[in-house]
Amino acid sequence: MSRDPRIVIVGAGVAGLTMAHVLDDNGFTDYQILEKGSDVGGVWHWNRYPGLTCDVPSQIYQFGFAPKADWGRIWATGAEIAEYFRDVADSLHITEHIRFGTEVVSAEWSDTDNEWSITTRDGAAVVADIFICATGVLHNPAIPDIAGLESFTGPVVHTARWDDAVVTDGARIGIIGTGSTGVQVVSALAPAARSVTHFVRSPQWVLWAPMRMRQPAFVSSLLRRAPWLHDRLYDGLLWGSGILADITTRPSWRRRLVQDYARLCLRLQVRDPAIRPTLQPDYEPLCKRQVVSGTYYAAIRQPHVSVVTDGIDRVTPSGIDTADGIHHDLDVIILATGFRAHDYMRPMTITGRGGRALDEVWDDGPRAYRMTAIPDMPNLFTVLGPNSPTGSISLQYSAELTAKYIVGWLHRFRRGELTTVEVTEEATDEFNREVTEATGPTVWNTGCNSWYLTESGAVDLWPFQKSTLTRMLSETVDDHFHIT
Ligand code: N01
Repeated sequence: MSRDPRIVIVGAGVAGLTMAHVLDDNGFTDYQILEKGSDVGGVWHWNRYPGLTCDVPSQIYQFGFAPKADWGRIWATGAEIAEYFRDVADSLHITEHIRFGTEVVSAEWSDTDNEWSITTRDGAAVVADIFICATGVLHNPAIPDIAGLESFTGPVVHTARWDDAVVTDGARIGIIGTGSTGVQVVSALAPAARSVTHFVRSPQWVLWAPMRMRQPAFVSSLLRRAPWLHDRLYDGLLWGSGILADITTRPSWRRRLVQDYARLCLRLQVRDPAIRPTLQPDYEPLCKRQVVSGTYYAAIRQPHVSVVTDGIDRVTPSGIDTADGIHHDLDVIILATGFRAHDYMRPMTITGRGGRALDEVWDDGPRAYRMTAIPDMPNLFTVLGPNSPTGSISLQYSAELTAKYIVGWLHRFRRGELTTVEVTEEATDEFNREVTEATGPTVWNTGCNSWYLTESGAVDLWPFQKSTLTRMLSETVDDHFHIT
């Protein structure tokens, strides 16, 4: 019997909006997006910390199906990106499919009815034939387990849950964490702070780039008037993202060139030979998610900004004690300590075929077939799920390819050719074996501790070239699935 599937998408960020657009494009209108936040954007909704800037150029960090000619900056601010997401959702009529403030707490597959029953925080249930988790990677803040943190008498704020009521001007600010976020926050808060103490557990390589550069008005006007040129620019940048994949996935002179540039940035910007060694990472550039900043090294050169590399011993009511016995008096503590990146759709409780829990299926860490299908989870797909190319290829491109791949199955559902589709254990194992083998020569595997690594030390990234991503998501191999 042919009929349109009832579809539920969780999340209205890059992945969710892309999925919705591709559904609309293919005439699948019976879908709703459940979003726990009050707006679209995903990370760009939740992250509102001072200095938030995308370190990927905006002309590539945008949806291929919704090009924006007039970005204010080459590297857009978080606020401009959030507004862009809102405009895209409204203009493509996706917003009317979204239920905001609706957190999914569980989803259960029924073997008898062949459908998902999805329960939200307020106790409501939604039934779906197809359940799509577009929940992102960086959405559960990681709160560090530091002794005494709760005893601090001033505000403690995680960057992904920024509180505008926290006063930072004129304050003695302690910032923990040196990832992309920590570096941006230090640069943004230093000018008005009384002091900034940056607690650096592991120094990062920081690539210099003019992150505050405006996109010239004539470029905006030209791209607006010549959409074909805009398309060519986007294609060119997409091709460039393929080069980045190559740099990270296999050793070459191109990788060495970028790494030499990172070392040069440190040498040229941290002239003081007494300080440079403390900021010199003990691992290869590009091993962690590369930090890019045009302001960080200048910020920490200021007399009221200090970098503390001694370990944090404990937090006290008035500040932070470090292992060298020094007490740092503070008014505010900012946690730029990143995310629990491997949770994916959890803490949702997901129960698949035969009552198998996702936690059980992922006992040894998150795994999916080609980033999108999970054994024992019929009619469930992830967009930007495990092994997504967060460290190399355009996420918008990857999300759109995945969405089109999923829609391929939905067309067959609609035509009555299938009721359920579930990837086999064997195909998933085989894909994951290929992934493990391919991570060997990647730069992410060269001896650093990063959020790319799962608890068992596996690299949770896309270790292949962009062409492999395109191929794998452009074909459906029926032998890899149980289809009823
Ligand atoms: O988080 P991170 P992030 N005591 O995990 C430290 C994206 N992003 O929010 O390295 C002391 O990179 C930890 O130390 P160590 C981007 O993909 C994009 O900065 O584990 N320190 C590390 O320094 C990025 O990679 C943009 O030793 C502790 C830091 O906290 C991703 O988000 C902007 C600690 C965490 O760094 C995450 O970046 C911002 C402890 N107990 C972010 N626990 C764009 O511009 C943790 N740390 C696109």
